[in-house]
Amino acid sequence: MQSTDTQNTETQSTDTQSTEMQSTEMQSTEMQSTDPASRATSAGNAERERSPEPVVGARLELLTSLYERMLLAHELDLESVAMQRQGILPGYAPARGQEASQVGSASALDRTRDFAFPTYRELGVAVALQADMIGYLASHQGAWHGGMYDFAASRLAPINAVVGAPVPHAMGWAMGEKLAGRDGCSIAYFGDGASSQGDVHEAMNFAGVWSLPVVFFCQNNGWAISLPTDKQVAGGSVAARAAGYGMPGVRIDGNDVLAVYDAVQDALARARSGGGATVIEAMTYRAGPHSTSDDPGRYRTLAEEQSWLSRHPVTRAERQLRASGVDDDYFETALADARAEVERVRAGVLAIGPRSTAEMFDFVFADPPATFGAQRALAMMEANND
Ligand SMILES: Cc1ncc(C[n+]2csc(CCOP(=O)(O)OP(=O)(O)O)c2C)c(N)n1
Ligand SMILES: [Mg+2]
Repeated sequence: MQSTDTQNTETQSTDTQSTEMQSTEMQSTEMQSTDPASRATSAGNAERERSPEPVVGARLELLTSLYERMLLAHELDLESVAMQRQGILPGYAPARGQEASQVGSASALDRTRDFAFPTYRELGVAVALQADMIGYLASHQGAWHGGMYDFAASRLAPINAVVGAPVPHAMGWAMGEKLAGRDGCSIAYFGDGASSQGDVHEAMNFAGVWSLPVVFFCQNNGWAISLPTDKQVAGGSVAARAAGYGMPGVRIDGNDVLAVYDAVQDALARARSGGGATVIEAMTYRAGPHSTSDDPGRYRTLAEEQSWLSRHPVTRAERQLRASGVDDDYFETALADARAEVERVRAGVLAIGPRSTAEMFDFVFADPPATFGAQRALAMMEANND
């Protein structure tokens, strides 16, 4: 792990793999607080003071590609909010502030064999997995539940708005891989709020008992709608819970894209070699509202939000690239490319037409029962009469 500000949760475990995992962590005094306001201020100040660590060679190439994905995710996220305000998307859950956690984690996956299970706030994951972003936004556009991208090809399960539900899904998929004797790993996305759901406990316990190849990736963004983390997470640490499931837990700086990438790569390597599951708690910040229907001004201060701007993962990666010798021309081209892609996606979203009524029935049963056929026929007749 490269980052200087990851934090050891002091998770205790009895197995050797978890000891090994913990020894790769770096200690930090940052981000101790679970209170978003004080965490934001101290983290923001520390980030301003730190000079970015230059990178070279393959590491620079990696950071460049992660930066381009983060930039696209950032620009597309802003555009998605704009499209909601313009009445093109009925609703959207912004991912601003979480670009490094999302892009870093998904980019570490092997798209030939791994699989990601997202929540409703994972646009950066979809970008990193190269999902069709028009199909991804079709879900937010209200055209189709879960999105119209190719789930199998992109290795990204449908968007899931049930809090905590992607976690047992990822665990079950990992169980399937193990039973089939394959070496794919899954990653479960969930938030700090979701970590208190029963589903998450059951999935982690099951994965611990069966030593399943799954990465439990919690984005601790400080908030579960209007509830701060300390009202959601007793004990203050999601990573620390891993000890109770017999697996390693690490808390990392979720705004440092290389640190996120490294932590997920480590966890995948362990899982692939039979070492089982890992809990990763990526400390980040939900810079925008919970969703486009939310007004965060009712429960947090503008000062808190602004103190996080200096820590923004995209500008942070830009600073690191500049410190590594990357010049203005590169950044201008990268932004122009991202904006051109955003325009392409926007045009595609605008062109999404109504779906056929038949599709509502097409993907429900492999062998539809007779009554189902009658319902389908009735719905089709009514649709044709519209
Ligand atoms: C099972 C369930 N309970 C409640 C909700 C309503 N809800 C939607 S998002 C959310 C907060 C989730 O917070 P967190 O897990 O921290 O994720 P974040 O929104 O911060 O990404 C809640 C309570 C839901 N969608 N599903
Ligand atoms: Mg949250």
